[in-house]
Amino acid sequence: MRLFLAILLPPEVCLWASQIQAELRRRCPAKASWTSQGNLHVTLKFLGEVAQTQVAKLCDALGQVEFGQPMRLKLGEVECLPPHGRVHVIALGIAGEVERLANLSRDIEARCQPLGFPTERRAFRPHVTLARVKSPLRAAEIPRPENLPPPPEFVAPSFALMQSILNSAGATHHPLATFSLT
Ligand code: 3AM
Repeated sequence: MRLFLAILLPPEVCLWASQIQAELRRRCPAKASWTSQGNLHVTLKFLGEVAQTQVAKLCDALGQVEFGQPMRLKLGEVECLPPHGRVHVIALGIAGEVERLANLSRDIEARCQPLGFPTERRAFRPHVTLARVKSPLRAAEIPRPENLPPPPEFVAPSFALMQSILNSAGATHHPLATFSLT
């Protein structure tokens, strides 16, 4: 099973993000595959192929993640990844209690590593992927949406273990388990 860990977004936040996405899509000069509204999320860790027999152990470890108060977050600016050179992903950054989000990422890495999931080498850069770009695009060519209402704040009460099933239309995502952050 192809698995990853993510924070799922409340419907009003997905709606706000999809409005920005629609404007970007209208004005973006590159070919891209656009994330469907129901698939918008903040990836915490990509786990890759995991044997069914390992899932219970993984869930036990993730259940040990400690947190305290739920985090207050909001979506931020349009960003591109990687930050320099040819753009591969158009995303929205995350604002709000991002230091606590980074702590959560560190705790998850520490609990997954003993189970054989290598620690991510790249710096944690929380974002919501809006599009995967399929033809050459530079950051300066990405349109900047204007006159937007402020992004809604949201509280992330949990994170989810997600299964990603690849198909000809992209990927469909299914939550397998959720872990409370309170
Ligand atoms: O939500 P984003 O787009 O940041 O890019 C993939 C997506 O993250 C990422 O896992 C999330 C769910 O598919 N992903 C896919 N393959 C990956 C890999 N080999 C990967 N991240 C790291 N390494």
